[in-house]
Amino acid sequence: AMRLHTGWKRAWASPEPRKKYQVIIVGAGGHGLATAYYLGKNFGITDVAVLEKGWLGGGNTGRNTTIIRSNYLQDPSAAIYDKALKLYENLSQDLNYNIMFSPRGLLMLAQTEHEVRGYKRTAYANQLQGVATEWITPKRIKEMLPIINIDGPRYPVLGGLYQERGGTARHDAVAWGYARACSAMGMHIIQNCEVTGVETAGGKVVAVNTGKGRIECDKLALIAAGHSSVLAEMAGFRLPIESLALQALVSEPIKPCCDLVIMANTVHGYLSQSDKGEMVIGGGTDGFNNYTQRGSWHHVEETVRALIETFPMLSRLKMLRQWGGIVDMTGDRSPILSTTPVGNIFVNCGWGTGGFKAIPGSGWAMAELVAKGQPGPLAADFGLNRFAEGRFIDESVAAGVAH
Ligand code: FAD
Ligand code: PYC
Repeated sequence: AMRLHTGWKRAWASPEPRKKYQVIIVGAGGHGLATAYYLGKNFGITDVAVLEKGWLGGGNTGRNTTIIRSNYLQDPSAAIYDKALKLYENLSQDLNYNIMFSPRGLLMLAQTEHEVRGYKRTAYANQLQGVATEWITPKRIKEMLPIINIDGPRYPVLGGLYQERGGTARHDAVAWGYARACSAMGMHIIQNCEVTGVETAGGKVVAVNTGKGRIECDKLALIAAGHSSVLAEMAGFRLPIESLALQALVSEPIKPCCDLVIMANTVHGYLSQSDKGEMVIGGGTDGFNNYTQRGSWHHVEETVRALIETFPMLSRLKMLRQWGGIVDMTGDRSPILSTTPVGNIFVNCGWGTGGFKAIPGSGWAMAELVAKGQPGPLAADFGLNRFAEGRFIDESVAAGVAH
């Protein structure tokens, strides 16, 4: 049958860079591509280049466990994550590209009294924010998920925070869908084009230096996840970001047994079953700053060991593959969408372990920031000034991943 697969059109063009663009975006991950897309769609700005040092979607966007939810605690977070979830709900239609959005339900298990209190509080906060989540009992959890052991001797399941609209999407397809739509609008996506320097004059950005030469721009958006602080340093300012490896693994494929997405944050692990039948599993970040896209072996063992009391069937599976990505952590575990000390340079980073779910909302808000030069309502609270002013947006619990 493969011999019939000929004459496929490329989904996006691979042009050589022009001398100048109105907007340059550094980083062709989901957030960079979504920003480009909404710059074109919402503001008619299409003189845009997205520069990527590797291949598009090859950073954290193509390495995450694809969990999508909007059950955060603080109002600014609920607003941007729920905007993202609403956009995800229609993204396949909007991009005319199947991103395989699967709202199969997201469950955060409470396995200590502390977590029971915390998740009940989140459920109440979510009600006030208009985000539908609910507290559910262990009995209902067992009915929904027969493979779970709710009577674990160390960490019995005491209940859970359930978001019916939560789920997963195909991560590569999110990047590919946005890339195709940007290319169709005439934007340039330039892969294998590392930004190595940022030129400024009179306190404003003028150009970037890249592996493909010097490229001028009126505005520059740095959207490079784990390398954001490296790029900020090139532009002459610092970011309150730490870069750490976060890793994940998949098991051999098995028959369908788990049609929910589960996060077990006390024992620390999360899992879902892929369309191919693999159990997709992740844990916490490495305990030290680093730029490796691998992760350490002891983490694999700790993550699986942590989950086995609650999901004993996992002990019978073989691991198929394991990988890592470099996540960008802020102190309050909330992102940064902000102007910077340099004129016409904007930054979008700090999504840490949880930015896949935010891609459409982040792109929407970032496009407004870049187009207007100041944040709209979705981005307003996520400025860099919050660290100087002590106005933190504490999401260390909702982030759900140990750091
Ligand atoms: P990226 O996709 O990393 O894109 C940044 C791009 O910038 C990269 O492609 C990189 O090559 C490029 N770049 C860097 N430096 C330069 C340079 N100098 N010049 C040009 N290009 C450059 N989030 C969730 O919501 N749910 C999850 O289940 C989840 N699980 C995760 C599991 C793992 C193992 C990991 C690593 C992350 C997980 N995340 C999850 C987090 C999520 O993946 C990230 O927050 C999100 O993908 C960040 O997207 P991005 O577009 O900002 O970054
Ligand atoms: O933010 O939901 C999340 C998440 C799950 C796994 C890694 N991050």
